[in-house]
Amino acid sequence: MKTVFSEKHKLRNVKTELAGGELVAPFECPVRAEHILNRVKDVQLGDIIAPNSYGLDPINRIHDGNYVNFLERCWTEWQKTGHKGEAIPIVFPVRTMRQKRPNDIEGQLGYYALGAETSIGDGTYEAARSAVDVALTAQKIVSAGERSAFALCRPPGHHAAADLYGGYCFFNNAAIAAQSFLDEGASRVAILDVDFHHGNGTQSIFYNREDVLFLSLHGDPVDAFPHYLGYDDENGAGHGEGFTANFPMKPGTDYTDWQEALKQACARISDYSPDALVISLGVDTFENDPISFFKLKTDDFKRYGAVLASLNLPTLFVMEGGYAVEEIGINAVNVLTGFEGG
Ligand code: OKP
Ligand code: ZN
Repeated sequence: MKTVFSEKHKLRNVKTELAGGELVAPFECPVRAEHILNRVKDVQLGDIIAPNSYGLDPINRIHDGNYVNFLERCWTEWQKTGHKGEAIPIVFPVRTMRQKRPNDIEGQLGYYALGAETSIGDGTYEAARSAVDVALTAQKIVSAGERSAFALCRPPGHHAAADLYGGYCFFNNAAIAAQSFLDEGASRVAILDVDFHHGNGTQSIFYNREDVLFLSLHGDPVDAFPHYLGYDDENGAGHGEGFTANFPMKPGTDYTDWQEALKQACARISDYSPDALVISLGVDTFENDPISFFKLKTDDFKRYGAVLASLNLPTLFVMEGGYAVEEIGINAVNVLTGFEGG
């Protein structure tokens, strides 16, 4: 399996994450991608290639133009205010407030953010753009006929909605890639999100559509981030009714229970008979992940890689989360080698 990787991920290197009432070193950090890349090399997964540039058109198929523009100029505008720290939203258009975008950059941050944990700094936009190119380059490898490809994206994307960033995500790499399959002629695409966190952005983007089946296995929102989406009664709406499926699971869930949900999700995918499968690959389901509460073990990642292969579909893996940095490479690549039967 080929891996697509960009050195530009390093440009996303903020110093702060608001967590537990403190500014801490971000969980979503550059060394994550380096460990995954090193493991890809160690197991000789396949060629490692740099992305092509696809510009803004495929991004604009998924994201709001004003939102893209906001991300591009956010850091510059923030610096103009004279603030010393990185750009962090602190006020949001919550219940009782108007959903109108203000001019002030502090107001715009809250308008476009789903939370306050994801600081924006120098290079954030460029790194997020490169992650999209990584996803699209890998998508084109699969649409050209290879069985699978690995988009080693960083920053991740599945929390980003059409006009929302947060949960360490800016552009929805998996959604943009799925849309590209469709734009190149696919009739149906399935997105299976196995990251510990619910893929709220991807779900919302395709919620009313029948040409993308979205399924997510995740920590129950009553207990876990992103807290306000991902319940099992969210099944899609309008033309999309029945084309979203959620499998929220409780704290302490181990592979025995997790793979039951995976089996159900796989049955739904087979019934849908998609032309391509996109896996939002987060390995924060790992037992030692510092911010999650599932109990998957290193070998379990290999096991479920084999289950995904049994779907027998052209498959694009898009990297999402995973914060047990020492083990992230072995866990992520175990899914890929498991998929390849190794
Ligand atoms: C991004 B991805 C934990 C707070 C965690 C942000 C989590 C973002 C996860 N106490 N807040 O889905 O891996
Ligand atoms: Zn996650």
